[in-house]
Amino acid sequence: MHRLPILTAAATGALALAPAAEAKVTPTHSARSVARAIVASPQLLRGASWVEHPPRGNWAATSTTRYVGFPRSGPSFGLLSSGSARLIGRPDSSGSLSTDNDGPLYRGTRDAVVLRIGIDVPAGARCLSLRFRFLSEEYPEYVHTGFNDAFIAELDRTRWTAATGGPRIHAPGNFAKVRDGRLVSVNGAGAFAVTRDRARGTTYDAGTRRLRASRPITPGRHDVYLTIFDQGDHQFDSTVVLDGLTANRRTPCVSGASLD
Ligand SMILES: [Ca+2]
Ligand SMILES: [Ca+2]
Ligand SMILES: [Ca+2]
Repeated sequence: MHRLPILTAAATGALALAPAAEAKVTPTHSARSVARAIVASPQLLRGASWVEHPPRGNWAATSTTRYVGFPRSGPSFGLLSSGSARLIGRPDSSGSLSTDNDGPLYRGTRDAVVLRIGIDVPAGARCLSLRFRFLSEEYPEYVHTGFNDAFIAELDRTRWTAATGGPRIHAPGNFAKVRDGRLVSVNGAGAFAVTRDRARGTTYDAGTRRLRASRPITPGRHDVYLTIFDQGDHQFDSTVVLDGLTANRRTPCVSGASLD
């Protein structure tokens, strides 16, 4: 299926006179700035870098303006997008917001963004967790098609792969997956499905509930990998909002995504 591009990164970059409502979403290409906005405490953060990002566009941002229940901790939260992260607060006047960031084919996907956050887990901590909400423009037209944009969270290794034509995604280390093994994606189901009301106040056509991804962890140095991508083509973008990355003593610490 061929879907025509609606906007290019160059076009969205030209929205310099955006309304004030968008002004507090700050686009950045600094991995450290995004990581700082996501961690619950600065002591946890050891470093950050991009494993992958498209050659152009506003694929990452931080925000001090409240959207969809974020920030969850501190004054700001982070955004990663397969389109333009700065457009989250734009009026939802389009059902097909699409930004081609010219991302090359990467593990079967397009416009992929993979952020590595290096953390130093304190002694006694045994549970890693992260708050997030996945938002997508693919709803409702492209649910249960090959355009299965997704969010993936991994620890210490990133090894997900996806089928170029979709909708298959292989992510064995993903701790943001639902307990039945399904991913948080356009094709998600049940309590983890994207619905229109869960994206209210944003430009996106649907979102998940507010979720928390968790998994057991050991003290010392680790790397958290956070991924978002377009599947099938560059169009109809998806964005994940992220906050509250922490390592604590919470028990039980069950791997996977749960309602936050
Ligand atoms: Ca895109
Ligand atoms: Ca929309
Ligand atoms: Ca897409």
